[in-house]
Amino acid sequence: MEFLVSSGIINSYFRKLNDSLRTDVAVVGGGPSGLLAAALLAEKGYSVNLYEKSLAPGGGMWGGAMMFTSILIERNAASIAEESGMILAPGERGNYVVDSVQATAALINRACCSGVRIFNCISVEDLTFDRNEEVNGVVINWFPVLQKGLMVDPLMTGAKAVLDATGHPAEIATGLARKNGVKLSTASGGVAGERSLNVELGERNTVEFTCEVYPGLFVSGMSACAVGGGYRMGPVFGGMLLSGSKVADLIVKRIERKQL
Ligand code: 48F
Repeated sequence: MEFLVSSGIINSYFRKLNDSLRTDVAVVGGGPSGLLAAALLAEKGYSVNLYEKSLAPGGGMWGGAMMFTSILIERNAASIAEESGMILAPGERGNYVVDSVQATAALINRACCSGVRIFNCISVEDLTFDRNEEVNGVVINWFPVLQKGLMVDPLMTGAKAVLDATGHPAEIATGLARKNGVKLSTASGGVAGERSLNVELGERNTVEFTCEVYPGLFVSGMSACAVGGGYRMGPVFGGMLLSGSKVADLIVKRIERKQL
């Protein structure tokens, strides 16, 4: 029996890993924008890998604000929140309050049920390029390996589009610009860096700056804000959902363009 437990786990994990080696979309980071984008793309029939370096996906959504487990969703994002399974309670000025734990669990559940392959404890440490210098995949390693600073080479996965949804550090776009000296599609051609807090502008910036920042590489959520030079917005999450939804549409357009 003990042997069967182990072989069941190993066989199913290796099947998942093997199936993931060439995918339509690689999402880096399992915060709200990455989870929603992944779910929407999988629901449209695309194959999606989501890499999350922590044990649990969810990013900065679990903790609410200062660990008060409530967050605000603006009314223009209420329908996405509701269709994702979040339980909305009426808040101030027509906006909504949701329990951050329930909301995060709902997004993870939507991603899992739509067929997204979630790889937790795996970090994306770099990107791969094709002959035209377009991004065509990710370089992955166990996050504990990187944390310990062990000298272990990574593995690679091919993807038609990569999404940097790594939140405030915008790790992937920042690494791409730093290592390769390439120009991003931002005003300065580089990573502008996140500004201080303004709820209204931050929410708007998050959606505005969601884009294909380099051929094959997209940014969403706080990563989009940091790359484009937008404001942070604190415990307000409507912009993250709208950004996830916008980037899913942009990624579909790229994949369709590439298939012509
Ligand atoms: O920061 P995060 O929640 O992403 P988001 O979708 O949402 C931001 C909000 O939660 C909040 C906010 C709203 O007011 O400001 O912060 O922009 O989640 C990012 C996830 O990416 C993971 C990280 O552990 C987190 O769960 N991550 C970061 N770098 C990597 C990564 C990496 N290199 N590989 C894999 N996962």
